[in-house]
Amino acid sequence: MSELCRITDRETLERQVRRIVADTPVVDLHTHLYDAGFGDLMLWGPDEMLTYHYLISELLRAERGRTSPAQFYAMSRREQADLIWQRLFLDASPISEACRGPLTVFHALGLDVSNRSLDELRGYFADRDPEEYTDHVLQTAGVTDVVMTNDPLDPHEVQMWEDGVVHDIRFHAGLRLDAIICQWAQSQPKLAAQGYDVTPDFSGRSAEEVMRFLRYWREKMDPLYMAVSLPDDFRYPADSLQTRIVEQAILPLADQDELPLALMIGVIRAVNPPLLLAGDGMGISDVRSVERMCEAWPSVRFLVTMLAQENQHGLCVAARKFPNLMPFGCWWFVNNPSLIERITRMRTEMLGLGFIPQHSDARILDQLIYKWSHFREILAEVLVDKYADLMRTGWQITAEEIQRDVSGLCSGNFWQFVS
Ligand code: FIX
Ligand code: ZN
Repeated sequence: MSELCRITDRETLERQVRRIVADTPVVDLHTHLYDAGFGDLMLWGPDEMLTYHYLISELLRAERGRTSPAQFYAMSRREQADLIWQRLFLDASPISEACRGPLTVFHALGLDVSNRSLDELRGYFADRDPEEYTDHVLQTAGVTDVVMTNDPLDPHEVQMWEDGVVHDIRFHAGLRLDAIICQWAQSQPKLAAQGYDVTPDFSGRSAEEVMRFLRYWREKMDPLYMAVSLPDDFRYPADSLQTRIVEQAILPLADQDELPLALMIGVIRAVNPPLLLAGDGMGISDVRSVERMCEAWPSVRFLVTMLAQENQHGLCVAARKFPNLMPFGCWWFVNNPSLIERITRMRTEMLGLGFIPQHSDARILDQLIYKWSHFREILAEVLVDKYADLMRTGWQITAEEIQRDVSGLCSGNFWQFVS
């Protein structure tokens, strides 16, 4: 190693790590975004950002009954955004992570938030071309590729795929399985109506027919993986309908067709039903079930994220035992700076560089800017400390090695795992 490349002091280390982490392109492996080719499914702009479901639950909490969920949802998008701006940004300082997000976006776009005028901010977005704006956002966020969430039983989306939607190649499909695995009672008649021989109790030819259905959609969407959000009480093995569907159709398909499976575990849907999307909660899940699946299906690749802080350590331990298990992201209720830092530190300590530290879960295009810039700050802090620890042992590090490591975390680990 040449003398010149070596980093020998903390100041240079900090500068180099911050620069590299800020500049390294990322692949966002789980979002709910759609590109402009999907028309009205693509969400962007200030009113969408301000009515993100994370902010809706904060608003309804701040309202304390002044506005009911039903009244809120009956308002126009613009009225909802106005109310959220008033209550969460003007009536109190917007220090929550969900409030900070849009402000980071406005600032990064060069807008002045100091006079607190939402209408002025709206002016910047009026008449923008969605495709040109997509380029701008991806470039500002340093994101090269995103993975969408594509539900083969959503009629609106299905129609677009069937019509041969022409879409942005930077947006990859993720074949979503929640309707099949978690809402079989509603999905079974839909599949039967499409000519698939499936039964309410998942008997007979149901498993092979579900595989046939998913293969059809794999062909159409060319997804990078299949994905499902599972509840906290998901168990494997188990005699539940949910587990039977996973065991008899999903895992064999993942195995035979070499399609990775992303498991997002720990959501309890509709804890407070009138809040709709903002009403989901979480519970502590069972890491042993993940381990048993990894053991029973060694050639299936599992991308796994868990919602409870309490499950993060167990998931790291499981990943140490099973190379076919890739922990990813700080999901939803753990996507907050204090928890991201703790989780990322722990993952580096237990897994070195062998994990995927973050995904955005963005639903609105502009969110890519804040979700990634907030994360990059934390990743840089953690890595500076870890490289500084190495330097204290006499190990010498170079900028090229830091770049190699950060590229792995930001994109390489994902591409390697799914390809
Ligand atoms: O299941 C999921 O993919 C979750 O991420 C969503 O359901 C959730 O609403 C969300 O947006 C979390 O960030
Ligand atoms: Zn999601």
